[in-house]
Amino acid sequence: MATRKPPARPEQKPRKADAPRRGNGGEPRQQAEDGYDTLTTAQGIPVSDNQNSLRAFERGPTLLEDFILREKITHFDHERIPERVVHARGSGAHGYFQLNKSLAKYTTARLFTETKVRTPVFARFSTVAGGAGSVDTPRDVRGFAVKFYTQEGNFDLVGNDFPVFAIQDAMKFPDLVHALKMEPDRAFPQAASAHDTFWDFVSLTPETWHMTLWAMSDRGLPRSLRMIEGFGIHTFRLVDKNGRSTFVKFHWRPHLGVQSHIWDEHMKIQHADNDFHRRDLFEAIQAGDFPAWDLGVQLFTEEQAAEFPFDHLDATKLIPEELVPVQLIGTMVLDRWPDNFFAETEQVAFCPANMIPGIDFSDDPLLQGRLFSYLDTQLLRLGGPNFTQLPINAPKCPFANHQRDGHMQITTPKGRAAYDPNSLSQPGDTTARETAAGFRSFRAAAGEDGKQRIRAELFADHFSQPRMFWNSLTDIERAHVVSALVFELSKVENEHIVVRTVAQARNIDEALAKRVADGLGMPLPARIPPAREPIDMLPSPALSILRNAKETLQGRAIGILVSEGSDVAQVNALRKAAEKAGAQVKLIGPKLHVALSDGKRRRLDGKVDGMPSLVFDAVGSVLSLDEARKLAKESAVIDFFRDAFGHLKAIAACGGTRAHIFKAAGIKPDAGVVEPEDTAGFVAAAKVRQWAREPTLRTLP
Ligand code: HDD
Repeated sequence: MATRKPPARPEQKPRKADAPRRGNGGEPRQQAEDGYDTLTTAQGIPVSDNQNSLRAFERGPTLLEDFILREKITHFDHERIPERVVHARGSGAHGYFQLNKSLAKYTTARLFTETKVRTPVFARFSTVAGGAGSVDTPRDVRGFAVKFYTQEGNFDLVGNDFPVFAIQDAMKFPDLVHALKMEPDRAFPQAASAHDTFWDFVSLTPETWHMTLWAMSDRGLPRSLRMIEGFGIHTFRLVDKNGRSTFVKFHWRPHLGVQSHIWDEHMKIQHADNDFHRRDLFEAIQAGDFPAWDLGVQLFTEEQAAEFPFDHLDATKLIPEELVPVQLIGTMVLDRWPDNFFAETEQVAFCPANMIPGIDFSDDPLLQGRLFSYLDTQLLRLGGPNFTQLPINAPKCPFANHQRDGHMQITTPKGRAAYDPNSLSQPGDTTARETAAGFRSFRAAAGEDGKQRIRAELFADHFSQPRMFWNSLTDIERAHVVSALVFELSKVENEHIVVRTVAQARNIDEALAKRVADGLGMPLPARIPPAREPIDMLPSPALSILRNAKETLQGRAIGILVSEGSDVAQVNALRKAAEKAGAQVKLIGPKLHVALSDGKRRRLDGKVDGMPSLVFDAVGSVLSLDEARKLAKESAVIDFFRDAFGHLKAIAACGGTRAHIFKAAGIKPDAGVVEPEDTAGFVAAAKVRQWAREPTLRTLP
């Protein structure tokens, strides 16, 4: 009987033979000259044929005996682990934190006192509502979790990109998440808050309003994970060597400034690129354009806190930085993409209870509940208590204890005694004893009013701070909040929920509620009086993105549309000017390969339908008249410019583009449309959105 040979291995590029590579078990493996290891089973048995299973005869059944096939399939069948119950979709990166201002006056934590030390970090950014495979750009808050591998153990700052949270007490977390996630009977919508159960919960739970308003603002639509702020949200404590405590709130400030998309753009990016934020972070790090954030602290005393018109233990409240300034103390730089997504980004386990000496929790009831939840969920998600031994989770400082055994124990502890105190340990045994320098909880005074299920009095003020946020926004930002509320409520089927939501919004601001009602075409419902009437706080200009917008092309992307015969000198001049200003420039064409005016056929970065203007901050076009005439018939090209114009982007448009494509797209050039020869004008225009254009394109509610 003729035997068929396995298909030949496809041609492979030779790989650099670097340091001896290791198998999964960490043992050095035999490497062939082409850089490949010898393929083995998980038991190390060399495999001779990875293409065909073992069959009884040429066209016969597969044999159970084929342990190689069975092992391969079994392992594959078990590849998935439960996704995170929230924050399932995320992207992470390695980096370091460098302190430049010591807080030795306030804390013993070496992380915040030793300015010469670079502390390794792993950061993970996430959306909250969607599953692991959902898109990067829904309207949502973004998780901002940082694991500091300090010399005194791991410290996790598990925050978000908004400074406030939706609920005040961990008791409400499952309710909040059940209301936000897809509805349980129909299993939609995925990764969206625009549905009945979310707004039902919001309108029945007024404490959610502050964070909800942040989510409805353009903060819910970040341009890039490199351009979000981060917040520890809760009040924490710093504890000095005498055991004295100072309250602290943590802030991350992106070097690239805070920047957001607008709604239509953010939604359309979901179609253009599901992985928009992940790709953006990956490409920046791979290009050596490392994202960086300054770490800031707001420090305040118990006495100062007593004077605040809100409760500093209430996670739905922020402390305006006009009241307590933010001091910048150090910088985090993310400079290495993980080698393996699953091993690192998926298996990383952040936990607010990972706390180091010199820092401590406050009595914030939301934080207190979190101290339980994360370890609990990780025991399920990662399959047992030894997930702390995974390289991404293990401390990078020496550690030792008497914890033993359990599923997937990877270490091999030595010695007879796995308990403390003991008198049997020998040198070299895995044993340890406590130290005076260890973690000590701050000795807070105990309350005298007894055990109760209760919220502190000021927690009942749910509207002063949403009002402050609203009053801190520019007119454009407010219009976007109104549009977002109108959009979301238009997706709610139950009218009583819409009515209740608008009625509640009157407690934030009458004009806001009126504008939302008008946008929905409904009468303004009667106000629902709140549990506690709001006060008027001073606006906090620091909360507005636009008031603090950074005019820069650093970290931004420019797309230039070219085609057959495009003037190469003009393309290069435009590219050079944008790159000099810090932008990443991509050339796009109707086909992937084109010859510009120099006759050289080159591969472009993308094709216009696969790389639409949505993924750029500003665009240009350099086309011959003939090509422009031809391209004016292509819907992808028309959409390229219609979207760029509609999303308020600067456009460097050549004569052909104006004469033919703009005409087909119905675009009337304004001050944000410049000639491609005017490279300086283009760079200046590209640094900002053309906000003046917005009212000419749509009615702002
Ligand atoms: Fe949480 C994950 C942030 C309240 C329970 N949370 C999780 C992540 C972030 C946050 C960024 C993802 C971490 C990662 O990348 O792996 N969570 C917050 C913030 C909160 C907050 C800023 C309020 C200030 N969380 C919160 C409460 C509870 C949880 C009140 C429960 C009582 N969070 C969890 C969790 C998750 C989680 C269920 C899911 C996966 C995980 O922990 O490891 O335990």
